Amino acid sequence: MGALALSDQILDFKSWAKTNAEAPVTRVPTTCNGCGNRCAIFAYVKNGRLWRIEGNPEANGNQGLICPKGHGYIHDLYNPDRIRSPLKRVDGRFQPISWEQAYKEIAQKINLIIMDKGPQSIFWINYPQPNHAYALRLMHALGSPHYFTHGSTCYTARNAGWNYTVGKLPSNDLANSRYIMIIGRNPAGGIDLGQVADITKAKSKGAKLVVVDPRHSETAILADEWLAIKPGTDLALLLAMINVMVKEGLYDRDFVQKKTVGFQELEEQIINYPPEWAEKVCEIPAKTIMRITREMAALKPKVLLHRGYHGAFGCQYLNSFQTVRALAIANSLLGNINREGGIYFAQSAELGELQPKHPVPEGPKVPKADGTGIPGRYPLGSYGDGIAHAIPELALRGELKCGFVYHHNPLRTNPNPQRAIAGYKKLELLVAIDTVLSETASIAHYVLPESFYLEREEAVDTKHSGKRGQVSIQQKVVERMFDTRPGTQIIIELAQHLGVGRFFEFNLEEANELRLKPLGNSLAGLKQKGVLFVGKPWKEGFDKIDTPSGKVEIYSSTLEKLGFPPIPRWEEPLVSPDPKDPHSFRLLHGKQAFHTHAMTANQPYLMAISHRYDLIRLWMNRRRGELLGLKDGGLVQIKSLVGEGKIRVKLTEGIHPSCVWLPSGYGVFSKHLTTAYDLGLSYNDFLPTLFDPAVGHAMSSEIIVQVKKV
Ligand SMILES: Nc1nc2c(c(=O)[nH]1)N[C@H]1C(S)=C(S)[C@@H](COP(=O)(O)OP(=O)(O)OC[C@H]3O[C@@H](n4cnc5c(=O)[nH]c(N)nc54)[C@H](O)[C@@H]3O)O[C@H]1N2
Ligand SMILES: Nc1nc2c(c(=O)[nH]1)N[C@H]1C(S)=C(S)[C@@H](COP(=O)(O)OP(=O)(O)OC[C@H]3O[C@@H](n4cnc5c(=O)[nH]c(N)nc54)[C@H](O)[C@@H]3O)O[C@H]1N2
Ligand code: SF4
Ligand SMILES: [Mo]
Repeated sequence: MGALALSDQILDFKSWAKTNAEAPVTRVPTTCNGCGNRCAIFAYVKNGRLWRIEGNPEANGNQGLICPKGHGYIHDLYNPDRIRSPLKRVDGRFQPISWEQAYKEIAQKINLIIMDKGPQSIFWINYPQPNHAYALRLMHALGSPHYFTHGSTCYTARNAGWNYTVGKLPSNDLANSRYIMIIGRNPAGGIDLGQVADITKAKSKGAKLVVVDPRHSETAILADEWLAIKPGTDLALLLAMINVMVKEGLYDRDFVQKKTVGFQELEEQIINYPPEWAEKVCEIPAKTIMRITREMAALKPKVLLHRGYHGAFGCQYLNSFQTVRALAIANSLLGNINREGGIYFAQSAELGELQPKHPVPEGPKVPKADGTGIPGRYPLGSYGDGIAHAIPELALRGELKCGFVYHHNPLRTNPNPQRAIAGYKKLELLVAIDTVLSETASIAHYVLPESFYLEREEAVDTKHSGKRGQVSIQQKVVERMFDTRPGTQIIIELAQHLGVGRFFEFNLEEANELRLKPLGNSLAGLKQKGVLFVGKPWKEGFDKIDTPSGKVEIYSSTLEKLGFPPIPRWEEPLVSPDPKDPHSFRLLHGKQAFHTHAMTANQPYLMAISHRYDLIRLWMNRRRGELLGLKDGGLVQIKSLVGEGKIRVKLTEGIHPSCVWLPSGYGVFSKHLTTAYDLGLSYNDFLPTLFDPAVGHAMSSEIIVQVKKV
């Protein structure tokens, strides 16, 4: 009987499988939301369900490729942990409510807060994304300067260093470079697919790749040479490279003379930093520093030192800003600024504005409470990003009373979670806009569920810059499954309920049309292709750049006026491990290729990779581990000033002995995230709340931990 029933079932399945296999497949061009790269993809739908995705070959950013996170994250569309309707927290438990009720109650609360403390007590923070202009518009319409991004925990030191040297953040022309040096950036792990493709192209044409990283990273696997630098000392390496270029006359004289200011002052100061000095600080042999500098200089200008991102100096150290200044200057001496095969100013699509048809609100009349934009507190800080990790402090001081947290999870991705929790809990109103109950959403008063990225259309995007500018669009691929709404619609509806609807008399479709208009492209055309090239192609060279002098500022008078060294000079990291203490290490962190921040740990397929290859472990130098009596896989306790936790170790020769390295995708403590909950640790658990005195960044690698065998 059983066998018969089974064979019936198999027959049924077969016929089902046949119809299913023959069902038509539709293809929708859109962008991936698995991380901030927003790669352009084609999504395929069959029988109303997402079938698969593939890369859009025309995209500047990903060149037809997609990564494991992108493949894995699509399945979160069907993840049972998703939020299905707006939620209100009553007596510590979430109750489903209607959108109308949520908006009304949020608006009433905000009206009271504005009456009591003024509109500047409201803030909005989000992952930088295409619809951020509407969130900023909402804050300005209400009269608040408090729009933030996560920049202070990611990239603000890097951006500031480049801004003060060449006027903006440039790109790397990796594909055409003959010698690539990458310091503390790991595009094969902290994924940038286009960069990996370009490195491969350059290598196949004979280019050399040098990777400087305390850890043998995924990118180091591709390298001709890996230099295991002592963390926090990249500035010493760069100063010594500049020293060699100047002393040996290896720099591009013509470029330096015509396109830079301050070379003479540099020449006078750089004598303090010979390679023999740097060797003692950064532990890279003087003769290696000399050889590499000479090798690069011989091939200039088609050579580059990668512009960097998060890893070595995005927001990591007290000396990060100076490190980026030195990096930019070293590139300039090689004459490679805006050159083929060097550092170049990518072409980016310039979207149109909504005004005059839809008037912009006046800018806020009060300064930002985090001290960005006011010379004197964080004079090199980014006003546009704000200082994200200052929010809990401002909430504890009562300066911020109400916050919207959109596509961002500060309780897990900010330093010092105990302090972040205390700050965010102090708010009279916290509204989280997420797809799941993240740590932050879990303590919110209201949770507004955004539709999954494959269920919604979004604002046109200019993320894909390159040798030609590009616009891209995220569009709806499948029908919405639950009572969720797209982010831009939520912003517009909030504005209408908050009494500032007059600044939002448009919908997303109209806004997208208006913004595309000056580019001469139609929304229909963009939707069909997913990405469109716009604007003029890139041209080599420059007459003037966006600095006060119009030239590369080796010497910056602006910095001098603000009381900072106008020429980069050596600066120690804030803290250093005790070389005499066998338990003392610097705690580093970084991305794994198959996880995004703490966001994909709840994705079962991606988490299966972590388990299958035993990757939720702390990297430790084998020799130092053995001194602590440890075996590979053994359990340790890590302790810092602010936190402690237990984790298993991976003993390896592939890491500098002075540090340990924690993969940064774990440590989820929201009980609502069932796959990820309580696996691994996060570096933020150990990181005190720190503010770099110039930029205000989080100084995320200024942590000394004690590591002991359990
Ligand atoms: N898989 C994956 N890819 C991502 C992301 C993700 O979450 N997951 N996020 C995206 C985002 S937002 C970002 S900011 C980028 C980040 O991209 P990256 O900046 O490349 O990423 P990280 O892993 O933070 O750091 C890169 C390397 O810096 C090394 N490092 C740490 N400290 C030092 C130091 O003092 N000196 C030197 N020389 N090296 C050091 C680490 O060992 C690591 O290998 O990745 C993007 N891509
Ligand atoms: N623990 C840890 N902390 C970190 C890092 C890390 O790797 N690990 N990296 C640092 C860096 S480089 C960066 S850039 C920041 C990033 O930190 P965050 O800006 O906090 O970004 P994520 O952690 O990627 O995601 C934040 C939230 O977005 C939600 N989300 C995902 N998709 C959607 C969507 O479509 N709509 C909405 N509304 N929400 C969505 C996720 O569920 C998650 O709760 O963190 C920094 N801090
Ligand atoms: S790098 Fe991967 S996860 Fe990020 S947008 Fe591209 S495909 Fe998606
Ligand atoms: Mo980042």
